[in-house]
Amino acid sequence: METNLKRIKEHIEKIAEFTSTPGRGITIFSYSNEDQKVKDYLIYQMKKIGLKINIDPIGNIRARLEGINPDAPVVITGSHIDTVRFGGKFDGIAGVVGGLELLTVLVENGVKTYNPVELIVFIEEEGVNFGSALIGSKTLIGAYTVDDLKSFKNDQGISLYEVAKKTGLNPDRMSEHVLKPEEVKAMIEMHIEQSVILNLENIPVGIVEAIAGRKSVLIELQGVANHAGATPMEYRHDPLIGAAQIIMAINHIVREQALPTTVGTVGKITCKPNMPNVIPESVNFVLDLRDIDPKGIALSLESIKEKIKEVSKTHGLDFQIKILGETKPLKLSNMVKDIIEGVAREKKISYKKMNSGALHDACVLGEITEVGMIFIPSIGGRSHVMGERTNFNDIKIGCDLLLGSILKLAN
Ligand code: HGY
Ligand code: MN
Ligand code: MN
Repeated sequence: METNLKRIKEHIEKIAEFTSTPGRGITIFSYSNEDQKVKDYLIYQMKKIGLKINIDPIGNIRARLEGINPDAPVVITGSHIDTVRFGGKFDGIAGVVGGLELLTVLVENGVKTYNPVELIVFIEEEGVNFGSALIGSKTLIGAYTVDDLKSFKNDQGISLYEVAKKTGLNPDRMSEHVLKPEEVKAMIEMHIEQSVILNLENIPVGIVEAIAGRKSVLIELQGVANHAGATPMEYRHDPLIGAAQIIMAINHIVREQALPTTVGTVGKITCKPNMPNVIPESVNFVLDLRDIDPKGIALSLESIKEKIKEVSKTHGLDFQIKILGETKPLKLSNMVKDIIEGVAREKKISYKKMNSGALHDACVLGEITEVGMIFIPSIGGRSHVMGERTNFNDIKIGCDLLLGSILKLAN
């Protein structure tokens, strides 16, 4: 039994067509029209092979292939279809299509596993819409409540709760749909590596050992807006100068004072009123701090907070520091890793054990069950950009490994 390269390619290319930014990469935001079109496409494909579909109250899709023992704990695979703006067509989508493909092959071959197998399509993994990542998976395991969903706001100040309701969902009922640890046997997510290692070493598969944790921190600096021409330099309280000094310090702290595995990025900044001839009133920016070792995050954040206090004092700024989201680092399950490794050996697929600097829904499911991840190469190591590319043949190899591993786990 093996997966079908042509079908895998067709699914991915079809999903990519639904982008809201044609010609400038893939943009599919949760609850958008594009997102609905992708879901409709996937649900049609899932129904075609007879899967039982359940859309939960916040829009996660759960497609189930019943097992010989329907009461046995479910084996899950899955990922996300939401993307960053102007992103690629493989981040998340490859794992969803991989799950659909393995279920299609099982149905085509009339294979009945002992445990039920479920493909889950998680909403809002990227967190680029509502300021917090992994919302679909965290809410599914009960880590986020309905009140949290009311607090996650988009740039227009509308909460995920309201947006979900507007699309006809009923987030108030989510507590009845929380996935309990005893209901799940294990989960495997297939995902592009989003870095250079597999591609550089020409290895088709990565078996992930640990996933970095992340702290997402909103830093707000409040200064005094004033005339850019008439205000002498010594009378200014300029939050953009403060932000620049803090961002430079973040880079220095993470590079020189943290652990070798710590990474820190400021990728989003807003300046108000953002006029060339007005000294800014306020500047907000988001710090994305990650490490496999939680000590690296704690260490750097302490020094960064000190720097924010010091710079704010120098420039006479008020400041706020708000933790937008936090995901713990995860060591993946040895049982699942051994199964993936055993199948790779059986199928003579060469592989490399490695860590993930990117977050994944798998790290959330790892809080309630045994989890493994299969990486496939990113050409040139690019991701979260239009240039994100993965060979379809590598995706097929990953799908064959996913199929073999899920079969082992579900029997
Ligand atoms: O940002 C991440 O790590 C993931 O791609 N959402
Ligand atoms: Mn992803
Ligand atoms: Mn991503």
